[in-house]
Amino acid sequence: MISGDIKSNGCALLPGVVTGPSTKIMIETLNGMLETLEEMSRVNGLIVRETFSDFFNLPQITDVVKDVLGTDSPILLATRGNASVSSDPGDPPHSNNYEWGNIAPGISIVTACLYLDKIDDTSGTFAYCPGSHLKYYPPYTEVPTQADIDAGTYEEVYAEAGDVLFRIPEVWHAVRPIGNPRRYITGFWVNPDNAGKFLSERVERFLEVRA
Ligand SMILES: O=C(O)CCC(=O)C(=O)O
Repeated sequence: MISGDIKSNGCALLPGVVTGPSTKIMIETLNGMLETLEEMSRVNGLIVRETFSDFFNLPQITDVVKDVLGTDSPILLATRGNASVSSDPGDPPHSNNYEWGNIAPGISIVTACLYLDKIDDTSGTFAYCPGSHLKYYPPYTEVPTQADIDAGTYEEVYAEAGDVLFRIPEVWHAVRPIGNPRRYITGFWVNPDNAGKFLSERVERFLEVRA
């Protein structure tokens, strides 16, 4: 099961989740949404969630999320649409540590990124350092420095439109330079029973608004 790889490596690709015609429709939808917004690179999470609810509810996705987080009731806390449509330098190696410099309780977040374009050397491959997310949890007591992150050994991920990349946010990662359109939507799930201090506050606010 792919969830074992996600837990130990911090990343794994599930190929062919959405088929060609559906990715075309999703691209058109995402493009239409982007045209109505000033900010070209981000789409309001709520709109994405409503528009792409079929994707975020797919059992192929949610079963993996539940297994990785060890809960039957994960919360889809945020969604995002990204569209780099022209050349972009990408992102240097970094980690997304939602405890802001503090050790996290363990794996409590997983993201699923659905690529709507082919991801290859001409269009921003995603690179990550397998296992690096584990350095943000006990028994470690201090999070890695940027120098540690820069010294990591990175593996490239190549993907087709319709593939889904699951990721633990703390894993060290980078985006290589982008040349062609590189569009994707992302869901961000959290285990409400295992969220750290900062995420617990976000979860509480989310549940209040939803109530
Ligand atoms: O665009 C991507 O594939 C990853 C973006 C990224 O680096 C991040 O969300 O921190």
